[in-house]
Amino acid sequence: MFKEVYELELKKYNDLIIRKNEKTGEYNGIYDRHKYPVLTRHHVPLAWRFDLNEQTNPLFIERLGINAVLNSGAIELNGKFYLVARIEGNDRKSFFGVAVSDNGIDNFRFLDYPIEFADVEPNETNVYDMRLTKHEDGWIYGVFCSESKDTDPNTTDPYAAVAAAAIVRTKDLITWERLPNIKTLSPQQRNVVLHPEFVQGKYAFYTRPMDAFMEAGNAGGVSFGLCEDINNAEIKNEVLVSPRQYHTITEAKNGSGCVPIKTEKGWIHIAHGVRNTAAGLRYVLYVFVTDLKDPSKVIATPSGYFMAPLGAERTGDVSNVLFANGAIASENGDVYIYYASSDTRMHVATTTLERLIDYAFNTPSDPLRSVDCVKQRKELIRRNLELLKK
Ligand code: M1P
Repeated sequence: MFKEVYELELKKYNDLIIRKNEKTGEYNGIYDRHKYPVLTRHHVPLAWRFDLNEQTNPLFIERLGINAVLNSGAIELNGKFYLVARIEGNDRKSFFGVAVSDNGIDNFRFLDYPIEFADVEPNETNVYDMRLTKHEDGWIYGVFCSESKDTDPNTTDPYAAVAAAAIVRTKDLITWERLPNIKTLSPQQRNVVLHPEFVQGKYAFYTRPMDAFMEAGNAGGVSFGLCEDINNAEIKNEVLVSPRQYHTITEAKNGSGCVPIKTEKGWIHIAHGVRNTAAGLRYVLYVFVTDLKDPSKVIATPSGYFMAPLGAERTGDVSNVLFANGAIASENGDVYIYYASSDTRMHVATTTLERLIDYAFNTPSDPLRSVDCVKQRKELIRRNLELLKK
C-alpha cells in the first residue's frame, strides 16, 4: 500500500513539474498571462512533506504540510531563472526555497533543501517576501520582512507584531550570510527593496514606512533612503517617492515590489497598491518610473492598475490580492513578471522592455476626478472616430 500510494503521488508531482505552460490568449498588448501557475504547494517535493520511510510512516501520511507558495523574489543566473519563493507551512510560518527553471515559464523545480541562514534576531517569528537584488558591489542581496511579536510593555494588544526589513547576501543562492536588520526612523517597515546601483556612492533602498503592522497610518507611501554601511544598515532619512492617494488604487497603502528594471528611459517599478472595499483589502499591481540619475524622482505614472486579480486568481487564502516581488529582464529584452495571486500560488506574465516602456510613458496619468477621467476617455474616442471615418 505504501509503495503504491508513494508512486502515485510521485507520478502526480513529476507530471506537474514537466507540464508545459502556455499563454492564455487574453490580450491587452502590455503582457501575456500564462495558463498554469509556475509554483504551487504541489510543486514542493514530497521529501519536504512526507516521511518516506515505510517503517515510520506505513500509512504514507503527510507529516509537514505546505499551505501556500507565494511572493517570490526572482533572478537570472548563468542563463537559468531562479525564484526564491515564500513557502508557508500548515503551521503558518514561512521560509524560503529556491526553484529553478530553464525557460522562466514552466518546469520550476525546488533545489534539495530550503534556505537556512543564521538566527540573528531572537524574537523573529516569521520571515517572508524576499526581493533579490544583483548589486553592482558583486553580491546578490535578499531583503525580506522579519516579523516579531511586539514586546513593548505598553502595547494593549497581546498579539501585536512588528515588521522590520532583514538582509541576507549570497553569491550562489546556496550559502547565505545574514546581516543585521535595517534600522529606520519608522516603527515598522515592510516591502523594502535594495536598488541595484550605488546612488551618491551609497546603498539605496525603497522603503515603506508604517505606523502599525497592518496600517500605513500617517505614512505617505513608497519612500527612498540611502545607507552608508550595508553591514550595519541604517537609513536616517526617507523621502516620499510614490505617494498614497485618495480614491486611487493606492489609497490604503502601497509598497515597492520588484527590484526596479533599468531601461534607457528610466527605472521601471512594478509595485502594489491597496484599497479598502466592503469585502476587505484589494491588492493590485501598478507601475511607476524613476529617473536614471536620481531614482528618488518619479518621471512617469501610468494611470490605475497594471495588473489586477482575474478569474481563478481572485480567490485564495487572502482573496482579491496580486502581489509581485520579482521580475527578470533578460538581455534580449524579454521580461518575466512573477506574481502571486491571493497569497496562494505563483504565476508568470511575460512582456518586453519595449512594451513596458510604451505602457509606462504613453498611458495617461490618473486625472483623479471622474469629470476629468471622462474627458480623457472622450478625447481618445474622438481621435479614434475621426480616424475611422477616413
Ligand atoms: O496579504 C496581502 C499581502 O499583505 C502584506 O503586504 P502589505 O505589507 O503591503 O500589506 C504582506 O504581508 C504580503 O506578504 C501579503 O501578500
